[in-house]
Amino acid sequence: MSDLRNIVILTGAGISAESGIDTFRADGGLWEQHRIEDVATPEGFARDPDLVLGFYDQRRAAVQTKHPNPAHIALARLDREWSARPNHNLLIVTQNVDDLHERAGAAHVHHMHGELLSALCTSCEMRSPWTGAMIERPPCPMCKAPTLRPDVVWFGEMPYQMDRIYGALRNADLFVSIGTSGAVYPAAGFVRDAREMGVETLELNLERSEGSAWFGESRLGPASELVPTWVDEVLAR
Ligand code: BJW
Repeated sequence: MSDLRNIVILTGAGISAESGIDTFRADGGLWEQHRIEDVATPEGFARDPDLVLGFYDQRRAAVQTKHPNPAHIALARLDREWSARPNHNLLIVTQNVDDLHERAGAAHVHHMHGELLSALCTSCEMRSPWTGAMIERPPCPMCKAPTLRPDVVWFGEMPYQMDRIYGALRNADLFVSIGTSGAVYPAAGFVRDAREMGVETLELNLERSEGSAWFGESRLGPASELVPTWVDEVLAR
């Protein structure tokens, strides 16, 4: 590509796998341990809030013991150095609810499926930073009602700021997908959208994703190896 300026990167659970965070659809992954309908839908939360709050309390506690791996660190370096070039832009759109991109030092991160370290109040709809448990029904820091839920996007709910994502995609020269199975929409459709907009596309994943055929190029392997190599290539331009 001759004139590469604007890059959109989509990340999924695979980028955090080597930090010790379970993916969803692997053998033994989160969706083999729990039924999606029970823990990742508004209906499941209405039916059994203790089960859902406990599931997310456990993951919230676990994520705070994990650390960014070489893939997060390489993307943070790319973000810093690429965004410092005049008229160059980069956006990391992550489906992950962990904070490993931020802890690696990335500044331009959009959490389309929400964040584990955030609480959403179902009374006042405010979002508040949150590191502790929710199972005991603590009060909302804003309105004091005991009506907090995990600030994550469940099936049937609208991912955050789709207009920001599509705005970045429309201006992109390159769309890169890292560590996602391509099983969940609308993120799974970004590669097709990007192709239709004339954007170049690259996949970095352990194995071919469901939408692999749509990518201009696919590189297969662990993110901790593929991502630093690709970042070196981009920064050498
Ligand atoms: C490695 C690796 C290593 C491993 N290195 N790689 C058709 C069209 C549009 C929508 C729908 C549709 N049919 C149904 C829908 C609706 C539904 C949906 O997609 N259902 C599917 C089951 C088909 N989608 C929704 O409901 C979404 N909302 C919505 O559509 O609103 C309407 C709308 C319309 C139009 C525009 C916009 C909106 C909401 C989806 C919410 C998903 N929520 C979850 C839970 C979040 C909170 C939590 O974490 O608990 O998000 S589900 C779960 O899946 C989580 C993830 O972000 C998401 C994606 O998973 P991901 O990241 O891809 O993980 P895995 O495990 O699937 O894959 C890991 C990959 O990494 C694998 O490929 C491995 O090989 C690889 N890997 N180790 C590199 N070391």
